[in-house]
Amino acid sequence: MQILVLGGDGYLGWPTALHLSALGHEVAVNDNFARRGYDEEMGVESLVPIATLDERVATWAEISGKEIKTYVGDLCDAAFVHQMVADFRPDTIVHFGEQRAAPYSMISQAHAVYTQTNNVVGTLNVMYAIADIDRDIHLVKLGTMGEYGTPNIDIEEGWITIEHNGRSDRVMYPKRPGSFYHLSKVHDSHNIEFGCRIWGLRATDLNQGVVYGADTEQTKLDARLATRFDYDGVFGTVLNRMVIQAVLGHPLTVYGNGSQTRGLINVVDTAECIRIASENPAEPGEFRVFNQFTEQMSVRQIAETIAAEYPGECTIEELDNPRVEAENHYYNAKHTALVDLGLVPTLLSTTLIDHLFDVVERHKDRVDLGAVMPTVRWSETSSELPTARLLSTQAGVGGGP
Ligand code: NAD
Ligand code: USQ
Repeated sequence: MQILVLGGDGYLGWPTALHLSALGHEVAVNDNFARRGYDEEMGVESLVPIATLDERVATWAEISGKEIKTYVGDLCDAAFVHQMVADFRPDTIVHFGEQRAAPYSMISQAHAVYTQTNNVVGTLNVMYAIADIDRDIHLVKLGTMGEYGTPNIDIEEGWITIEHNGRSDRVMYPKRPGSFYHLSKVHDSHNIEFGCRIWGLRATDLNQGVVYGADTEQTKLDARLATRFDYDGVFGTVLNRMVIQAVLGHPLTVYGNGSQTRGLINVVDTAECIRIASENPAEPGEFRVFNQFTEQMSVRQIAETIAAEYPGECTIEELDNPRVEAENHYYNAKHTALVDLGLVPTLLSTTLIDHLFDVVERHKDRVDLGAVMPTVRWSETSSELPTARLLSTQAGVGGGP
């Protein structure tokens, strides 16, 4: 298949592009390097050093003999998106290319506006390009489990049948997201479902849980193929952060009492889920939703698992929760559709955690301890990032390079 990966320079987009290319698909990647710009804006870097996109692609060609074409540009530029889709003529577009950190979207009004504009406009441009150029192109879109929030009923895969006053209908599952970032994904889902109805687009919305992990089979082949690994209080996600905190001797930062529960998935399975969704496309006009995670754990369980596995001393600290989120809640989310299509889950294991400790150990000198604690508070309309960081950077909101 011809597969175009949007956001292909990111944590998940890059290993997914490699996985699809290794399996023999013709792959192209798009990115505008906004993520590298946020690093400059925040004054932090990926724990694992990352090569430029050009170096990555050249290394892959050297190692595998396979070409990955690159399209550098902004998805918010409609003319660019049209030209890219017309030029590459993909069978599938995998869309990772959004601002993805909930805390980043909650820093200030400007960050919320940037996040929603970037994500919603970019996705609309992709939808219009597909509708104009070839409606048979399958859109595989990264959504998030956080679209649902934590309702007091079971979470279905995207759709639910409800009965009301003696009548019944199948409707999109009600959403109660927990940040302006998560809300941007809800807006995307509604726009894409509408595109399926009016233009007959075929789309798969992958409501993914929190991803952890540092490598895939391909990224391990050469240091220049490594993907990024974030630990800071804005972009670092919970399990990756806690592994780093353990190695640094920093208390594991549980927000609130840690009862809040999330779906988790390893980066290896992310890439495999994308393959499965791409090779088994939605029908024309179908808006299909899969919940993409393999196990659910509370934040406290994650912390306790890592603390128990770490060979040295490791403490857990309950911080005042910087977010406004339910801590004690019911959580039971379905996630069978991808398994039914062949996903064999990679569950969190001792081997996986030990491997992460090794990765962190190799790069721990690159960690800026001042970036570890959370600084963005949901209840405020504006949060201060550490002053040194703001002064040390010229980049603005959405910090393009
Ligand atoms: P990431 O920030 O590392 O990668 C996203 C990439 O998209 C970056 O390289 C960025 O430069 C690019 N991008 C952003 N805006 C763009 C634009 N306007 N034009 C072109 N490129 C643009 O994030 P990630 O962790 O790889 O996440 C990828 C996707 O998966 C996101 O949509 C995210 O919401 C979703 N997701 C991530 C996780 C997770 O835990 N990392 C969990 C669930 C869902
Ligand atoms: N948390 C802690 N301690 C930390 C970091 C986080 O207790 O040091 C808690 C948070 O309060 C939250 C949970 O862990 O309850 C998850 O936080 P996170 O930062 O790991 O994940 P989140 O903000 O939800 O966002 C990440 C990705 C996002 C993706 C989402 C999937 O950045 O792109 O959409 O995971 S989900 O959580 O299913 O919505």
